[in-house]
Amino acid sequence: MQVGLRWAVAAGAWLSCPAGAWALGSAARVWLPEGVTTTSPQVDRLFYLVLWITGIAFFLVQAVLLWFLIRYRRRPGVAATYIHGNTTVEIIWTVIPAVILIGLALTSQRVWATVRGTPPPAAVEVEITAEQFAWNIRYAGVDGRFDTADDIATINQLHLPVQQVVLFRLKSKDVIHSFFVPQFRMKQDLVPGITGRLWVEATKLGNFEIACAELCGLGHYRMRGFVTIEEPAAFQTWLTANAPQPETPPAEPTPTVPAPVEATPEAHP
Ligand SMILES: [Cu+2]
Repeated sequence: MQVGLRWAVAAGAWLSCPAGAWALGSAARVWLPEGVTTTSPQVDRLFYLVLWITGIAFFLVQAVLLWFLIRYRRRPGVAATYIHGNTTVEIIWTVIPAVILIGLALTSQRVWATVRGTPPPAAVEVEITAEQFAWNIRYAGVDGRFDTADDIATINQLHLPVQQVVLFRLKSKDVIHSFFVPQFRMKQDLVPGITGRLWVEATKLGNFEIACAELCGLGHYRMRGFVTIEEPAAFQTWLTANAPQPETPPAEPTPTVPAPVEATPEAHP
């Protein structure tokens, strides 16, 4: 076998195996922005695995198609022959995709169970209520409960502590929106009347954008939010700075002292 052909066969075999596809896919990060959560490597691995398998299948099918076009082109003196299928080939092209599909289903099920299964105990809970065209973000205050006077509310500003599990409660006030932070590798529709749940554990500090990934009205394009991932101490400082100020009781009205009425001498007739 020629050296070039041997290299091509070796490269093909290596790329065809999932481990090779994973290694190359993760090393050469194309299209996807940096992942900043504990689950993003698993999602990326699955994405690149599917990409490599479908990519290789695409090029193989196109190459075979091209070869057939040339090999069986119309030529003078060569009559076309009628072939009614080939059982062996049909079994092969049914079994191989079926095995790949089952393998991918099992692999993705594992990832799905981690990302969307029962969330781990959360250190922080955040309620995110979407409305046309803003993200209302709320943290429970020091009492740890929502819908109380010390809730901390912001608009379009989501701060999260790094390396802590955060649970999002996702709601909508009006229409269907979609919470999407590409670096988190997660996207969740916010449907009026339903509270969606997502958990995330950030692994890197930084500033990212929240996009609404559902066409939700005329102002959809400007429905942007901002995520800041910071050290837990900085996060606590930010929470304290944004906590509602205790209301100062209204000042007691100072009693007005009636001006002394000067006695007017009675007029005597
Ligand atoms: Cu929206």
